[in-house]
Amino acid sequence: MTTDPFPVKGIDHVTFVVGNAKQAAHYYSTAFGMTCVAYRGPEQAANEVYGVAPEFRRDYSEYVLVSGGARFVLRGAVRPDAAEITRLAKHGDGVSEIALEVPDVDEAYRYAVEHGATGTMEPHDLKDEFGTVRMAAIATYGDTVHTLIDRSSYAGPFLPGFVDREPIVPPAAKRHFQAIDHIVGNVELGKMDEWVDFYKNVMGFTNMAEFIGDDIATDYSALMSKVVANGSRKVKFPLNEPAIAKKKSQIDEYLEFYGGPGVQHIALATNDIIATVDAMREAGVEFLATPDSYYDDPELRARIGEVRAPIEELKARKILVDRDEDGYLLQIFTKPVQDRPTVFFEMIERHGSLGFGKGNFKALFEAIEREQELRGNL
Ligand code: TYF
Ligand code: FE
Repeated sequence: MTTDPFPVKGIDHVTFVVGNAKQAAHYYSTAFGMTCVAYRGPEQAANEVYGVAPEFRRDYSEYVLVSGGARFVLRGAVRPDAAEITRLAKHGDGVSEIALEVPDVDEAYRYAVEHGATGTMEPHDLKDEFGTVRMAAIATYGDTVHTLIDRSSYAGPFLPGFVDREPIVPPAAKRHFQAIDHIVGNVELGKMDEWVDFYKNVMGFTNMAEFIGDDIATDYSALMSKVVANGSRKVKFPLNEPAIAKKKSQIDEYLEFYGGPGVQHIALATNDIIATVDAMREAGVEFLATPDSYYDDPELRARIGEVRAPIEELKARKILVDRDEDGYLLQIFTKPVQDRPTVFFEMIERHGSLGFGKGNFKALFEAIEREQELRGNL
């Protein structure tokens, strides 16, 4: 057995830079059923914290929301000269950081930089009364970074400087999702393999079998995709690039409106997609709709066989089904969750399948393109 060159415990958190973190925290609480657990803002700027620049602490309001093991940080600027304002003006609301929990920050950072990564933050300690966090960061596609975090010596609510925060609304009776299943990045035309190599060389990730190659790309998807995963397969990052096709690629639409490469979608793992979708729809979340013909297709029916709910239940909610040699999965996609046609979410319930819904790509991409056309971007 070879040892993992880049051990990763999992995704620590995902940071969204948004125009109004206070309202975003409300949305993710009411619509995604997440629970606000921590906060850091100008109110905490005077607290005793070591390793976090005071200006940084004065300039932002940050809300930490959780759902099971999934943790989102929503960051909004409170001052017109805050550094992240430039980023917000360019990208709109989006993901600035995918933080990975690692057992040894210094070693991970050293390995990454030695293998070609650009360091954006040297390893350093952050401290407050709850202990110490070790942190570093490297650049990935676009203006996105991977922060490397060791929180094994820290007992506070999130990171130094953050304080406990009451939930914004009473927590949902049932959690809508438990964990982050995968995070997808969109990169520029011809760059997918470079980024696959980045994850292989810099972070010791490996290619997973699942991919969208030329064959699918030219037929209906106008995108190509490959998946990289860390040694334990806990962290999975599909990467998309636009493909030349008859119509404008959905990836080109993203790149145009996001102003470059970035996170396209975050898949959230649920163990009851039916209840989750009902609750989220009830709260106003919009999902992509596949036509009824999808469920009535005899080929699909034969391929998926028996799943845990009657097909009629899935059809009523537009939940997609895919099966492979390991099992099956149920999935559904939200429409973009901000004004720009950029970031969206996927809800996924896995029953053995380790894939990404390859059998659904055609129906899914047609649904995405219908929306793209309505926006005048096809
Ligand atoms: O993560 C995936 O690969 C699936 C399928 O623009 C997918 O969720 C791929 C590309 C895309 C939307 C969904
Ligand atoms: Fe996905």
